[in-house]
Amino acid sequence: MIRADLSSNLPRSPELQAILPSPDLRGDCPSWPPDVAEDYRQRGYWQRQTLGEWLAHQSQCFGTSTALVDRDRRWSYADLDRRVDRLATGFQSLGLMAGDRVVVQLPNSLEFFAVFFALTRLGALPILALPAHRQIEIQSFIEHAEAIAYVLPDRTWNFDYRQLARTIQTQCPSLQHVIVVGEAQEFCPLDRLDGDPKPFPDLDPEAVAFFQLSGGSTGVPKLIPRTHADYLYSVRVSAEICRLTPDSTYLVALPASHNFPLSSPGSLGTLAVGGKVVLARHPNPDEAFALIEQERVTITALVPPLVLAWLEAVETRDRDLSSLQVLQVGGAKLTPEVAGRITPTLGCQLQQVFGMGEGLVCYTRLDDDEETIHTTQGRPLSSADEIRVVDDDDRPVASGEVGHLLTRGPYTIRGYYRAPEQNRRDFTIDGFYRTGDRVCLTPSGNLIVEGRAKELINRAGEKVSAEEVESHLLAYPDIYNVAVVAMPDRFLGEGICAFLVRNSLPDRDIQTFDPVEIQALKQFLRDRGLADYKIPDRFEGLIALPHTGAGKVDKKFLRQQLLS
Ligand code: AMP
Ligand code: DBH
Repeated sequence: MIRADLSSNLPRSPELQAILPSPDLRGDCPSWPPDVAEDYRQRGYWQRQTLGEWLAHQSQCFGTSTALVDRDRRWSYADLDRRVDRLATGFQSLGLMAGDRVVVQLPNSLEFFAVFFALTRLGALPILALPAHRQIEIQSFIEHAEAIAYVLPDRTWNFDYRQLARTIQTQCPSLQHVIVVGEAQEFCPLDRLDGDPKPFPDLDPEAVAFFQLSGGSTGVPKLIPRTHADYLYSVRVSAEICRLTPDSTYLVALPASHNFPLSSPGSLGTLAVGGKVVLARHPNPDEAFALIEQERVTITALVPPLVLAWLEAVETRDRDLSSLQVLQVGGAKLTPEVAGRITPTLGCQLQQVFGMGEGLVCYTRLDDDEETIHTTQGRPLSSADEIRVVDDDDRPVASGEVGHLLTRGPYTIRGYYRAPEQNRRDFTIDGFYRTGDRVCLTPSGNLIVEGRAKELINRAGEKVSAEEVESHLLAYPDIYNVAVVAMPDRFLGEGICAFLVRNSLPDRDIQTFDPVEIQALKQFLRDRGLADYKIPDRFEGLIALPHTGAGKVDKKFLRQQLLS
């Protein structure tokens, strides 16, 4: 694996090189081999523009057009660019520098975009956490990346993030700045970060710009290093495939930091063409339908469980959804039956999107035939995306057979950040990423996702590591052994089922957990700081876990039990 020489991750200007970035980033991000990188440059995939320069350019082109709508607040492209400059100056005055890692955990809001662009303009590296993350996740990102700052909201109706920040602060010595959007209490308010912009560092577009997060098949967080150039390439082509124009209005219904609504084509794809981005705090039909009606939304993206909720809600809500032209669905497999209900019920076109934070994004095209759109997950966005479908020994399967999907290309990473061991497992010697997905390739070149080889549960599009949940359950006082598996769920796609072996035999049916016990188990996991979406939906008791001939826990057998 070729490692990025960090000199290529450094800004060009000599006087800034001295302070940028902290030396411990050196060699932590495997990169593309030089000849491959040169080829991507020659073909124009990678352009010499950073995210910050790109935003400034968009502001010059579309200055007074509305860029972002957040409830009753509207920012034009020029407003956004100005705020980003001033905020970047504010971050600088705190001492933040290029190369510094910063965990950003913000809801769908203007501030998310201001912070994201301000940090990348400075060359500081945002780690894009989700609002659902809690202590376990945030702490592990900070520790893994030695992040020095954490940007968070004050509170939502049922959760005080400042309390979380207090706990994190006591646990993470690297953390120097806690920056709060809203009522900051003892922390630094984001509003105070402001100043007349001075020149910012001259950054290399091929340097890492920020980190996406991977579902991760183990408890260890995997940080996905995305460069300015590779990300902007995927955004530009995505906007083209989805035929976005300055008249497009994109509704961010999913969490704004997730790769799908950020880049496929998402908010950035919309900003790439001068369109308008509307932010929903919540993807529920009440809020989303109202925004579609008010702002004349033309395109949005959902995960399959939300599609079901929207389809069911249409009947009972009196909202005008006629502006909606395209509904993108991805993150988890959409069944052909549900796919077939979308156009008749919502009156818009369906586009299936199969993507991953690591890179590769596939789309059904808007002019594909109905069969392709309903039954496949589309084809790669770029002709430079290389796809291999292989057996367990990495040999290509016969055409049309199901196999493991491997991929590499101009916007697919060559390795995670600071994860040499995982990189050896998850990438081939020649740089293909092992997606963990089992797919088949149709004669027309579209992919059908058939399942997953990695032990991840895809719960409503959120990827949950069975191993991580197991490790927390094992810490519960009365639990002797545990196996966590995916269970079919009509609404979630996959739910989480925990099979538990107790230390002591209960004086009643061994298989059942009563509601009090279940509450106690769930609360235990929450108290340990686990995100809510990782908490099992079902608990089953066993006398012992079943084993395969090879002595491994027989999860296939357990999954079958849930079907009978
Ligand atoms: P993440 O780790 O959150 O980036 O999730 C990426 C994974 O989500 C992929 O590797 C797939 O397993 C799954 N995924 C994304 N889109 C789809 C889709 N349209 N159909 C089936 N699985 C999907
Ligand atoms: O699930 C995903 O991660 C995903 C789905 C659709 C993604 O990252 C994307 C499109 O870009």
